[in-house]
Amino acid sequence: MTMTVKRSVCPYDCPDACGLLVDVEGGRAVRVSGDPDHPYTRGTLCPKMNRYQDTVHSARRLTTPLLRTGGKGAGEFQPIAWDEAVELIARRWRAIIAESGAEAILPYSYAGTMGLIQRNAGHPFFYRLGASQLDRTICTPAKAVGWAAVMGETPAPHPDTVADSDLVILWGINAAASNIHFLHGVRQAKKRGAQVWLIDTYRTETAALADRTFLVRPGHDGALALGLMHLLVMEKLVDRLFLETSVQGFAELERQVLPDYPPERVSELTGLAEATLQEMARAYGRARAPFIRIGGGLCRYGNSAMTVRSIVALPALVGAWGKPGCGCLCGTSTVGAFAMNEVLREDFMTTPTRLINMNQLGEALNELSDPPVRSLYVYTSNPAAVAPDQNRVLQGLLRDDLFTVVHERFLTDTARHADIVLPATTSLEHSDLYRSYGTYCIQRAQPVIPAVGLSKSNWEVFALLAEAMGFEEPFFRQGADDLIDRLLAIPKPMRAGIDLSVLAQGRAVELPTPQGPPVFATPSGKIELLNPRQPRPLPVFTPPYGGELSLSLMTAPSLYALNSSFYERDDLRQKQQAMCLKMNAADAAARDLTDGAEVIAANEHGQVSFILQVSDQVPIGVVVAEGVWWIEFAPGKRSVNALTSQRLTDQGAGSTFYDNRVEVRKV
Ligand SMILES: Nc1nc2c(c(=O)[nH]1)N[C@H]1C(S)=C(S)[C@@H](COP(=O)(O)OP(=O)(O)OC[C@H]3O[C@@H](n4cnc5c(=O)[nH]c(N)nc54)[C@H](O)[C@@H]3O)O[C@H]1N2
Ligand SMILES: Nc1nc2c(c(=O)[nH]1)N[C@H]1C(S)=C(S)[C@@H](COP(=O)(O)OP(=O)(O)OC[C@H]3O[C@@H](n4cnc5c(=O)[nH]c(N)nc54)[C@H](O)[C@@H]3O)O[C@H]1N2
Ligand code: SF4
Ligand SMILES: [Mo]
Repeated sequence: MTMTVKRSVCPYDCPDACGLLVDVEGGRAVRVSGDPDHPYTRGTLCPKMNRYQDTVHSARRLTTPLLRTGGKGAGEFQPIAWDEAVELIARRWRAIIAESGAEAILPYSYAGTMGLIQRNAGHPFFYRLGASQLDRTICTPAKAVGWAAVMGETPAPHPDTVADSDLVILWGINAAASNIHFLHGVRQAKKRGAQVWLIDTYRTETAALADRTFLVRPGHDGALALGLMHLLVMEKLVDRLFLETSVQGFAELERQVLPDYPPERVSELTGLAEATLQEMARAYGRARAPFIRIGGGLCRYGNSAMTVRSIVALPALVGAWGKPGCGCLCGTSTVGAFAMNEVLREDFMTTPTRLINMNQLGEALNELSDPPVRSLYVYTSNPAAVAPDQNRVLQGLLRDDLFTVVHERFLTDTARHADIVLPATTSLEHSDLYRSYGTYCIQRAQPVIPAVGLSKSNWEVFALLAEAMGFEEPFFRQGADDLIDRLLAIPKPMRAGIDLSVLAQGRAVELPTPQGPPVFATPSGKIELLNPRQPRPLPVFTPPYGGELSLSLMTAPSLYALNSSFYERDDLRQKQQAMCLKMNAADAAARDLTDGAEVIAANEHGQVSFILQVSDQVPIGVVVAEGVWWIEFAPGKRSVNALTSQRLTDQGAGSTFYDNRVEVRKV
């Protein structure tokens, strides 16, 4: 059999967006490796994707549409034909719309694939249907809000510029798991003598790369940033010239805010010793080119937008903008690279419909009225596992009167609760166009193997549903490649000068990044420490939600999974060993808990069984549950999100996965 090598892109929700080389033999992917020609990821992949072919050709792949035969959630189904499945859905939806209106239908999707076409394929359909809209804020919207409050639309530095830094601060990011290619630049900086700091709540794998690891009390990084600013002023380490020319509101910050954050108070708030704070401020103030990389960890608390805003303010005090290797990176904003309105087609919505926050699915399914949610259509997401307040979500999914359709690659916890399951293609089987939130690369991918079984892409399924619902717009009759061609034909300044022939070959292309002195894209043209458009014009410390119980629960990423993706893989699950809860030895002893035993973590939302892992990675008062395990593989009947709440962040309506307390006891 002849073997061909084809290019593709990693579709997962990861800032790196790696370029892939796929060896194809007899219509099957037999090997997946990194594309050495990719300008940013340069041929290496993470442990999850090195054997992507085992996900693509997994014996667990769904290969035909399924109709529920057993009770809700029992996971019992019989195969049906596609036309039967589509007709059943259309008939049921027509009846619901006639009785309750189209807002009784709720789409639920997130980032199973990051491809712009497949990920957003449902938007035009549900706008046209008049369904309820989903506010897709499960990840880190507070980060974007916090950044914008200070920097407006200023583009982020290129991630590789970190190589020129002499002090790299990895702040609330477990980059060894979640952003491994950023570490390429960090290692280069280290080789040239840079110091690397990690600021986290426990000692993650990333600590191995760091010269110093600072463990901060969960949700208290805003106080740390303000405390460092206080000390920078005290130690006369601020750049007065830069502040005068390029910053708005330093005088107000200095007078009205910073006096409230002396080291004694900040030490109490953050748990860091006063001497440590002094040392940190001096090193930051004296660094030639300090670079801060902000991760998602500190963005999932009740105070996160304010926390990010406070951290983003730091570089302004020392003039750390516009010189090689300095600044602050929250994420690259490449959203302007394409005319996304051509994909989303909000104009298909004739009357604005209600907006339902995806973090509050439990409430939406159980409490909404006028109309209640009568049908849920889930694609590219696994809310039974990933959404907060799992007990409420499952309670909703178990409703006999809820008509649930799930379009999936695998029989996930969510798919098990469906009335109809539709089989989905993987990224190797459909066309798409990719951009990234951690690099400036864009890439086009074509199918490299035929669809497995009878699976169909999101784009194809919405075309079928549009036809069944009688939508006559020609938009719904074009192919995914037609839409990609259209997007590439519409010029955008961000894509100016790129080589389209390279893109056509399926290779990644880097968007040009701004050169020359920094231009601050804010209304004042300056960095806005004082932002009069914000409810609080100046940053201050606001406490997280916290709670009464004694242990803060960190719901952190696993090295061997991506949210609830990759749990289909026995090899990767085995690498995680078990659904563990990491706890400090002192906390374990105080509760008479032993390493390796099954324990129960509980709070006001629910209780979850874990295997206890006594670990010196974790400080007293913190417990860590890495990975979003499928309930199917959990030691008990629930996974970690039975312990998280539907509360939202201060701004951005984001999730607050890390802002929960638990108590832990023996089984
Ligand atoms: N291997 C792997 N990679 C992934 C993912 C995955 O699940 N696994 N998920 C992907 C997705 S969707 C995202 S959004 C990104 C997220 O990846 P990251 O940006 O790394 O964000 P988080 O995983 O939320 O948390 C990062 C770290 O923040 C710490 N942290 C929690 N609370 C605080 C706090 O109050 N202060 C500080 N300083 N640190 C805190 C956590 O302990 C954790 O180690 O990763 C993506 N990549
Ligand atoms: N406890 C806890 N909860 C979390 C997190 C955490 O770290 N801890 N992380 C949170 C974060 S940051 C995020 S972003 C969310 C992520 O939440 P989700 O976006 O729901 O992420 P996944 O768990 O990866 O689930 C995606 C599903 O999409 C399916 N899929 C993949 N490709 C396709 C496709 O082309 N078509 C269709 N129809 N399906 C496809 C996959 O099989 C998979 O089951 O989870 C959040 N929940
Ligand atoms: S998950 Fe991230 S690091 Fe791993 S291959 Fe995909 S893009 Fe690269
Ligand atoms: Mo995320």
